[in-house]
Amino acid sequence: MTRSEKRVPSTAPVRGPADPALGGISLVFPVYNESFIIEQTLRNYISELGDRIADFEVIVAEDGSTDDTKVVLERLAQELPISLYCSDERKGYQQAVIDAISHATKPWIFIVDSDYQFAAIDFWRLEPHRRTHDVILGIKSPRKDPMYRVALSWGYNVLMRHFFKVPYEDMDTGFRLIRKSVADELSPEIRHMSFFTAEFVIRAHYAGYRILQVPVRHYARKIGSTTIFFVSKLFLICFQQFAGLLRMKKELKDRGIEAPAQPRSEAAD
Ligand SMILES: Nc1nc2c(ncn2[C@@H]2O[C@H](COP(=O)(O)OP(=O)(O)O)[C@@H](O)[C@H]2O)c(=O)[nH]1
Ligand SMILES: [Mg+2]
Repeated sequence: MTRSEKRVPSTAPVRGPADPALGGISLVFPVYNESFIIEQTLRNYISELGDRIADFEVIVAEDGSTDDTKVVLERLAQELPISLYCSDERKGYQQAVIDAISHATKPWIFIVDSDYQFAAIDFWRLEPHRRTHDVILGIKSPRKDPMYRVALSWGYNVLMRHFFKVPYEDMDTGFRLIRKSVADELSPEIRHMSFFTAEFVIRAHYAGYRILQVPVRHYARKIGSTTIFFVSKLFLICFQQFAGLLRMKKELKDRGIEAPAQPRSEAAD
């Protein structure tokens, strides 16, 4: 399986309506210290998707923010159709996403970074592929982040492809549409890496689900800065990720799990 077989060219987005026969969608936002941008993100996504998806909910997973994010979200929850979950302590990105998934009630979950580095309209580039795939990744094309971040992510994806023999290019994307049943099945197993998506994609691949990559636009962070990849912590983060990668490789080997020759899928052909 080549990398290009797992990637389709992006076509101009047709702005809905989402196919109701394929089921409703839970939009999930992990949020940490986004007081300046979260209102814009929520308003933009809800106005783009709210009227075009018949069965739709928005789950906001705030996670012990130390700025005014909670205050902003509590105000917005009075006005916008969101289900708000706040935490007193920071659980971390991975656990926050896993908990948010457990709150989702629709057959599909659309998990999106809340810092508006992805445009709401690009949801429509992913949506038509629900018919044939279980996991649809919006891959950043091109990535608009600082050079060190681009280089780090490139190296991480190269390592993942090499270690796990998978064909995916952007396994840490913050824009992904996932069949809920697949997320429910695999989330309890996620434990080795701190960035949910990478570990999820590897597990979904080894479980035989159909994964597709669709290029989407990526925008520089307008306000705030990365809350995950602080330069001062890069060495520690790289070490933790590499150790996680080795642990996961060992787990798959010990359990005798190999990538299936043919995908199994709940999706139609
Ligand atoms: N719930 C939760 N969200 C987080 C945490 N850390 C970051 N986020 C959110 O995850 C998204 C991606 O984080 P960001 O720092 O922009 O990562 P980057 O784009 O990969 O540099 C943003 O929407 C953050 O608000 C966390 O510990 N918990
Ligand atoms: Mg970001």
